[in-house]
Amino acid sequence: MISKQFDKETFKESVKSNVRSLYRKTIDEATPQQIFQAVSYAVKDVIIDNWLKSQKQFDKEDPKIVYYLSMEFLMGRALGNNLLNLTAYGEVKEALEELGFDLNAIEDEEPDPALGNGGLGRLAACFLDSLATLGYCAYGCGIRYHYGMFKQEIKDGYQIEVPDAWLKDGYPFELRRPEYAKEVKFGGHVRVVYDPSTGRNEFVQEDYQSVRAIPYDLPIVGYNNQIVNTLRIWDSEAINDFQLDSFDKGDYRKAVEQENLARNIVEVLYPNDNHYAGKELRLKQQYFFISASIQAAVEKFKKKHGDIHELPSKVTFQLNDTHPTVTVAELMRILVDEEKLSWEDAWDITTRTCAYTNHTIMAEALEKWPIELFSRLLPRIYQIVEEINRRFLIQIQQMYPGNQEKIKKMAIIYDGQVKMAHLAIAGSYSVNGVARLHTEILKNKELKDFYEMMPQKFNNKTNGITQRRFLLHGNPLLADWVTKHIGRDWITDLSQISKLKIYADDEKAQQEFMNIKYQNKLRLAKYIQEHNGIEVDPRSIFDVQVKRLHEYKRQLLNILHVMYLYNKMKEHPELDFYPRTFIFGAKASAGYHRAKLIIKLINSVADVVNNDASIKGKLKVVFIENYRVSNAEIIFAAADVSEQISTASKEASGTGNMKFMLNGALTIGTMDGANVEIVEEVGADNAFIFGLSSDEVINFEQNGGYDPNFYFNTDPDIRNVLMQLINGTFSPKDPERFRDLYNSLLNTKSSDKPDTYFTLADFKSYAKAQEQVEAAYRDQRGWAKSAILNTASSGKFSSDRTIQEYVDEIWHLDKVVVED
Ligand code: 26W
Repeated sequence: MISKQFDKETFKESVKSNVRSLYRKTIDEATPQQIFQAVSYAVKDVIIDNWLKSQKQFDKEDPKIVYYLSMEFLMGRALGNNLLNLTAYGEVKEALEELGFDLNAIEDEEPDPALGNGGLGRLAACFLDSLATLGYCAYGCGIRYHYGMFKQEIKDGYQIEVPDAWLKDGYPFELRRPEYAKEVKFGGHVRVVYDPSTGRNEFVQEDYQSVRAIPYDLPIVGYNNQIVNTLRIWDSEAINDFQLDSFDKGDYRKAVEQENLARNIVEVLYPNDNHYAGKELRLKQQYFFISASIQAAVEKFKKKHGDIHELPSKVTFQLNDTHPTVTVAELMRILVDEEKLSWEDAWDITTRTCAYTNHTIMAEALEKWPIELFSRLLPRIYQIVEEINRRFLIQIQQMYPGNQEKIKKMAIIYDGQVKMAHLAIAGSYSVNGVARLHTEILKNKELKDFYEMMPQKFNNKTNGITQRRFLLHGNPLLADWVTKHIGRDWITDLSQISKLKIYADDEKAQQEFMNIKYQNKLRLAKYIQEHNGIEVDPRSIFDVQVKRLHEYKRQLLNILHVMYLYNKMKEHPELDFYPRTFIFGAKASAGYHRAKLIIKLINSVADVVNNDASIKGKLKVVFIENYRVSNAEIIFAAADVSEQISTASKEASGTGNMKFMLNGALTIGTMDGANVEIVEEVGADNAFIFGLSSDEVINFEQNGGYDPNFYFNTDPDIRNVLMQLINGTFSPKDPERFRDLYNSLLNTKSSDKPDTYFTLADFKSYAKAQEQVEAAYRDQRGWAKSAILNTASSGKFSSDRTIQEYVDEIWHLDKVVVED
């Protein structure tokens, strides 16, 4: 497609001139990083025109705005994606070729902005892409961490965390906006002052420390529609000017403390995924970006509209999990303390403006702040939460007179803790889960009491992913093939992709599809050779599990099965095994020892298996170092088999599962999260389902009865594999190394609960499903058909569909069109 606004010659000049002015060099002297910077600034120039135009149009049409409040945005690289969405990729590629550069190599110079951990952060990034593409006015609001997700290095099979200094060369796509800075206050105490003229109490925070929040804006380019939205990430700076000339004059200690506070707040992303650690600095981060964002949003609203009561008709604050939940209290503070509204009015506005998305039912992920910490750090916010709680308890008592159980289970403040999920639910007009099964579990189990009290708030929004990054950019060969068969409409309307179904039985289409998969496998094999020094057979089945490392995701089940296969091959060399490459990629939280030990186990099994000549290269295990958005694009494109093997009920949705499906991989998985809906779309014949159902898991959890020793004692294959964890087969120098994993599966100490992830219960049915995978792959035509059907059935899983549902059922935004 020819871009409307792109002129090749102008672009080339722009690149040259940027190299000159930024680095005092000519382009043949510039380093690859400098070329990346110069090209990006040239692209940003084009984007800025559209950015200005979009903001003008928003100003004119005054649409309702959604603020997507999230501690994490896992954006991935911007250059290639921006070019695609500007529909200028091809032309820029040519222009750069004429200058002697390869666009792909330049793209590789960009650091991955990794301001997120995993699913939740990447979902936020996909949502921003869809919001801009669909023409909705949306702001992402987050934190400009100086260090994002750590870089993972594997040394001697162990994970090493290396800081990710993504800003060290400067990030060309961001725009610093000091004129929109906001002050954020921490600590001190609240003085209550009665104002006889109004008859109200005023609440004055005193002796506080404060920082200045400085916004940096990143453009979010819509696909081919000239819309550019904004991701606003806040940095913090010390305020040492006005504080010190009042009563604090000369307070050197305080000046230094404030400097430290400012430096610390945005320093680093917490690398915990699904695990609450209760760190004070994290609560500071939360209030920091929320206070700045809500202040800015209210100010913007007031500039345009007279009456603050109209806020809910023009603004929604969407809370991405409980991390931004102080929003509820901060908005109340602004409405009551600054706008002088009555409590009732303020609460009415707040509860029609905030909406909350739940992303996990893992108990250890729930945020519960100790009162002592919360009230010390946020004294005024704590008072407000207390009042919200007091009134909420009255409401509960009115509905359930005398029912102390309900109070105990539902209170916002209880047992010395502030429960953020309860605050989010009380303060929001919408509470949604992220896949059908997940929402049902919320309604019927985790949040049952809340659902019974306010059923109208609860709804489901099944997650989605952007096909523009994960097919158009990540898999150009398949993208072109799809376009050749059904035209370009799928790029903005993925439901169109079902038109491919008629090709599922077509032999030529099958061959082309499998050939593209093969090309992508060659690309990944090359990556693996370069990064791991391991040679893999591109004709083998590429069986892939990439995601954060967590026990509930059961990478351990996968590697135990690899051990089992290896044993079988050794025992029965006469059997005909189809060659398979098991590929893993996963970061473990720095303090999650068992997860790190699982990484070591995977690498130890890899060492043995990959170097055992007797199995003739039929089994390979690869652990891809530093799994992140940029290499994910390459990995999804090359996968034959998608491993989605979480303990049923534990994975809220999953989104990697959708990226694999879009790229034509077949799922082996449990009936968990969005897998349920994937199977519903593609049909059970085109996936491999195994294991306990979520009802069965929940039943075990509630009624007990799971005994891992039963499997250990009755199944020699399982016993054998488990014994290998403690007999040195994969750690000859330290046979005890994997004892903890052995214990975690068997819980031999009677005081422990049996493995809460039911690994052994699912082992045999997993192995059986894997046999079916192998048999299915041997039928190349049958496999090709299933692979095409997976791609063709992935339409539902576009984040465009998800966002349209949020718009229709929660946000009620107005569509905006930017004219030329
Ligand atoms: C407080 C520590 C903490 C940090 C992150 C707790 C919880 C989280 C996230 C909510 C974890 C997360 O990323 N959840 C994932 O969200 C995805 C997007 O909805 C889902 O697809 C995944 O199933 C879910 O695990």
